[in-house]
Amino acid sequence: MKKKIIAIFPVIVLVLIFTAFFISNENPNKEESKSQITQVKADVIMPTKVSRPGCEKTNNCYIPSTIVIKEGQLATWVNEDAAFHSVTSGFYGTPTGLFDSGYLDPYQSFSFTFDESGVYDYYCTLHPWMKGQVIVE
Ligand SMILES: [Cu+2]
Repeated sequence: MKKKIIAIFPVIVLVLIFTAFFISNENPNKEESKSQITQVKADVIMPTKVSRPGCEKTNNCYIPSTIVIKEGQLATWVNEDAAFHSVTSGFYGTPTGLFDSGYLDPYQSFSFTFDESGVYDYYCTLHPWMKGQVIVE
């Protein structure tokens, strides 16, 4: 009987150590990803599943697809999709060169300050159906 208890004891200790290790490892990761999500205040988001055509039918590839801001104001986009996207000034095939985020990773953001009033069209270089507009007053 004593031998059995001695044999089981190290197993129980090992299980406890592993459990404590996984619990302590999990929590900081969760907090980190949470803070990444809430860190940036987005004016426009790229929602999930817009890497497939269809969002253009309801004008929801960028949400909202049109924003109105004041001269000198900063606009911030956040990619909330699991796929890469870009925020590129102009139209697909004819970029204006004013701004280009490059490929944005999931939850990466891009900001641009609009110094002059006007209507600025933009699109995603990877998904031609994704279009948006910034109106600067
Ligand atoms: Cu895209």
